[in-house]
Amino acid sequence: RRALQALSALPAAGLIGGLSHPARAAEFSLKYGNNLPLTHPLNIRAQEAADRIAKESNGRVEMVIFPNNQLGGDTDMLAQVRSGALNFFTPSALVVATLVPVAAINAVGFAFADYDQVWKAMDGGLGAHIRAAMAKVGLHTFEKMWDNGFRQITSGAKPIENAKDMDGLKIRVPVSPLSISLFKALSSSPTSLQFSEVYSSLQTRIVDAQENPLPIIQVAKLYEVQKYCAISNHIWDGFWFIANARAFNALPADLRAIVSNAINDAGLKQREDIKAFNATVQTDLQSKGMNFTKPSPDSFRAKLRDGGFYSEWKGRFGDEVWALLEGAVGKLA
Ligand code: X2X
Repeated sequence: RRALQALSALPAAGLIGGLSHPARAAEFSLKYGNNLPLTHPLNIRAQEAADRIAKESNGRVEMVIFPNNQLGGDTDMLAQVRSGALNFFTPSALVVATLVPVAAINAVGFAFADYDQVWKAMDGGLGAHIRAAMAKVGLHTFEKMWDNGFRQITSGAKPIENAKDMDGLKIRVPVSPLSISLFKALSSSPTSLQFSEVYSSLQTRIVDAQENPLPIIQVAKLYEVQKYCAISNHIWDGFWFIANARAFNALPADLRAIVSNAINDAGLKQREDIKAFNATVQTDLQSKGMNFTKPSPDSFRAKLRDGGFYSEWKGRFGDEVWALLEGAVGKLA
């Protein structure tokens, strides 16, 4: 049984246990880690992909899923997939940007108006540019990005009605320079924490607020520790399905094709799941006691523009990729 690793040692963490244990040992056992609860559509569709891979490869390949930060937090899993200890990981674009800065380009504040713009860009030139940058650091990135969603702001003490309410807000953000920069530009007080620490940091009031798409607020039960939710749509965020390139390319070509097709198809279905989820999730969260506001984006955008957020990040990303983004969404600021 070959554990497809770029480096030799199988880490003990891998033995914690995954979702599927086929009776017969597979020839290639591939480990996939992620940061989300089992009930999130990402895990449901990933398990479908795993089942399809096992079936189409006649049991030669198994993909074993380690959900919910079982293998550590986001930055730990990113290190593991780079070393080869982990075969697959689905980092948010925000998080993978700690390694490949251009990957955060989709998360520029208030860039995307809707999903038509999102998928046109991420399935088109912008996504291809990002995947090429990931390849340079040894990461193979599957073509179809998975959806996280438009990020919304939850808070415990007071509702957010406009940009002024962001003043001094102690808000958790993912481990990502762009998130820190965005919330500093809004005069908030952001702290980077891995997702594994979000619930407890809200519960113990280390932070007062966080921001995530509604499906995550639901499946991670953040409504238990937050009262208010502002539909801010401030960032669109997705998950790249990445692989350690050396290990992936060591698979025979026919098996690589089976894995790629299963993962890309599952990603497309996962996008539809999030779309359906979005149709009902606000009502569900309301019934659990969350109070919603819908601040106009204008005061937020103006504050970002006046504080130089867009010009700073245009400089940091560079003209070429900024033009790709503006090609998809129109002129920014
Ligand atoms: O950590 C988060 O907030 C999450 C789950 O959205 C990401 O993976 C960026």
